[in-house]
Amino acid sequence: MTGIEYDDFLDLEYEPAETDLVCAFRIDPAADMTMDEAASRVASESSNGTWAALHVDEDELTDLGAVACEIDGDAVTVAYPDALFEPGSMPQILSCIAGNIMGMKAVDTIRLEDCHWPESIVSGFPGPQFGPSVAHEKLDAGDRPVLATVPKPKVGLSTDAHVRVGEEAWRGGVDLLKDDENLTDQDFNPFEDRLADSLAARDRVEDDVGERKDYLVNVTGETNEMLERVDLVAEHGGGFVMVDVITCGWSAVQSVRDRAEKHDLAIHAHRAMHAAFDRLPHHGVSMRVLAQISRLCGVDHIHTGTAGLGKLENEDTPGINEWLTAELYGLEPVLPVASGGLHPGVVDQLLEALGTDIIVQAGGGIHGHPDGTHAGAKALRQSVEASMADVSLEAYADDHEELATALEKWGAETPR
Ligand code: RUB
Ligand code: MG
Repeated sequence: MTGIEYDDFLDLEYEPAETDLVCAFRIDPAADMTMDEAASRVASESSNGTWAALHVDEDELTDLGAVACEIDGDAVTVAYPDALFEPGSMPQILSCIAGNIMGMKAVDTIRLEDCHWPESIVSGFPGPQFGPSVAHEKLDAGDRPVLATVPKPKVGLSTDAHVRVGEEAWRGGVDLLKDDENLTDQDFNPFEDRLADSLAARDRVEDDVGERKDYLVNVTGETNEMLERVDLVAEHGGGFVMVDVITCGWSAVQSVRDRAEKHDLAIHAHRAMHAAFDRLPHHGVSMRVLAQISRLCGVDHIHTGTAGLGKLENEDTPGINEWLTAELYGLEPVLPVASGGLHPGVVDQLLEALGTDIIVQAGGGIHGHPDGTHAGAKALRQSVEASMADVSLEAYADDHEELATALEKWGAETPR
């Protein structure tokens, strides 16, 4: 017989094996707990332990205990044996490393900050199909950032109005029209009508301007419904789908990834609701980890913030983007999306902070242009041209009137 107790899961001498999933937590122990006790309980509850001491016949047990192996201030490292995890199941992994422990009384707060994923786990996931290659495989963006826009108001526009706004933006110079996160299949703008009419408009614009354009149509919904929508996108000749990955859940994202591959569709991941997990600095799951999960599950693009230049709270956008594009056992990289309060006047700073292998997405920063959507799209494209040529936005605006008007309106302000 062997005993398993809460306190057995701490071993500060343990060196994680190459095959371990190693997680970095930040922990604030409950008032009546030492850090050692709290860390050991976290490792226990997230692997094979529980509150009561257990007595199990060794012959009938695979030892799947995690080890709290490093404590440095409030930073706690826990190593998990890879045999604890079901290959290719993100829900199962998260039920371990971000499950019951998030609510344990033994900790006042706990945040999963980072994961080091071993090859044995990574190889169970497909990763992206396209990633940054969409810029030349599906679009004609070349070396510049891919440009996208989301019509505003985000919901309420009729199908005709939505398509008209999209067409003007494409003609003005953006590559991708994107639905907003809460526009799916409502009476005022039904999914299939919007899909068909937008892609017909896309074809017209492509013929006229000689650049490939595409549409990130929001297929978010109940999983089976969502898969039908993915099929519809393929039937109508679209190249991309958009999914609200957090609200849909990772299991559904995995299903969409599978179906998207059958149709060669790229997946644009919107992260609405991420802040419920990652906004509090001491509790939850960091955006870095949510982005890692997204890459494993196989989205091609994901929103990672604006390096502080937009309207929303940000974590470490450059660090997250670096992870998304770094080597990971041959998995394709993800193309990061900067979005939320962007406009032409901050594009130079944005590219300076994040480089040019990104999608620059602007809604209000295009449709709020004093001369309308077409001029707003031109202004965004001009700001990218200026930044890529290392010319100041002000100088470029001398003979680019749309950019000049945008700079007059917004300057280089960071909206709130
Ligand atoms: C942006 C927008 C997106 C946000 C999401 O509109 O609609 O939903 O970017 O935020 P606008 P994030 O350009 O008018 O601000 O990208 O941080 O997830
Ligand atoms: Mg939005």
